[in-house]
Amino acid sequence: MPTPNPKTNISEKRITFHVDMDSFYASVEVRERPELKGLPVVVGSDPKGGSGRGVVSTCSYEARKYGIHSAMPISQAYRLCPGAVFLPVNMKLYAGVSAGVMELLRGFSEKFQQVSVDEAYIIPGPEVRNFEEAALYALRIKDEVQRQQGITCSVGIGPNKLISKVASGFQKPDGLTVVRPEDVRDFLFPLPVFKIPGIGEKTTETLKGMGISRVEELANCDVQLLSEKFGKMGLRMKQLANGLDFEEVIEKEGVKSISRHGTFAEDTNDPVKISGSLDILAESVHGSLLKHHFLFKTVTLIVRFEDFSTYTRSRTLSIWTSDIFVIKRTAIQLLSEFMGRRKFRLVGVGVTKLRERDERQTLITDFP
Ligand code: TTP
Ligand code: MG
Repeated sequence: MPTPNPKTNISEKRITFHVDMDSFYASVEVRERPELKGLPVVVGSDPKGGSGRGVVSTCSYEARKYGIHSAMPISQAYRLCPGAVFLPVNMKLYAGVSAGVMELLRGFSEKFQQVSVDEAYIIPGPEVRNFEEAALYALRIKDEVQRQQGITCSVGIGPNKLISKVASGFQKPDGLTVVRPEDVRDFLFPLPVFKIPGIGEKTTETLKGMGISRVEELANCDVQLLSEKFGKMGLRMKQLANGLDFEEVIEKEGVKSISRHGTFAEDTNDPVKISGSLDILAESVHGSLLKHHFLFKTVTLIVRFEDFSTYTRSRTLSIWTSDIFVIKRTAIQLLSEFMGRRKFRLVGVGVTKLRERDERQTLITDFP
């Protein structure tokens, strides 16, 4: 059972993580060319010696010290720091790293929502019971992203999506910010209003004209006044300023995968226990597949060892199926490379590449 928080009565069940890669495109470039580490690196269109007409996609934190930022004209960035390393956008490279990061983050999630190329919300499983455990969990996520993908990220933890998102940006780069329910107001109120997601330049200007520049002022503003100025958004803005956000973490593009994972009561390397757990998880995945009328083509295995190192392995089949034995057999095959002396903390199994089944195919695959 989630622990109710006595001060606010907000259940800790909705402990929400927001994970955002630091200077994403630039970090990937530095990872590929370690000699660039510590240098101002600007990713964007060609500066053409200062006459380029494009914009900055992003830049390393070293380049930010010169005042360079995303969406700035590349010519201006060049003027601010002509000695910076200017690199073109290599979207294919970043997309590959993004897919790897997202797969890794998904392995840490019970509920998962990717929101852009480099950020996602995570609701962890029941093993994270309170905010102290959440902070440790976040450190493990950060370590894994660094170890497997070679880049840093910042994590925000809060009682809802809004707070976690603001928190992840609070101590960038390589940051971890935990905001407990009882600290939400102290955290939000001193911030400038544009820190609230959705409040852009135009709204910030309008609010300024109303004498509102800090979140606290927005939180206390008369809702009638806000509604007159901003319509329906007025109430939403006031709620957000008060730290209230009821949006759920959900996969936006429909069901893309079905997975289940479980943590062992005690770390184990007993093959009977491990394969037995996989069997149970596979049955649960299968039940969900049938419920949603899906066929799958890819089976994924997730393993986490006692030191929290986490691995995923996938195998794609040549046919669409919903066969439980295919899930079990493939998961066990994928498991074999990990069996040995190291003890498992968690295993998971999932299916991806889903499509709705049509009834003829069901007859062929389910009742051979
Ligand atoms: P962000 O997460 O907004 O920025 P970032 O990861 O570069 O830096 P931060 O440490 O502040 O999170 O965006 C992710 C990527 O999206 C970014 O690396 C490049 C791309 N992007 C653009 O191409 N143009 C833009 O205007 C922005 C904001 C981002
Ligand atoms: Mg980022």
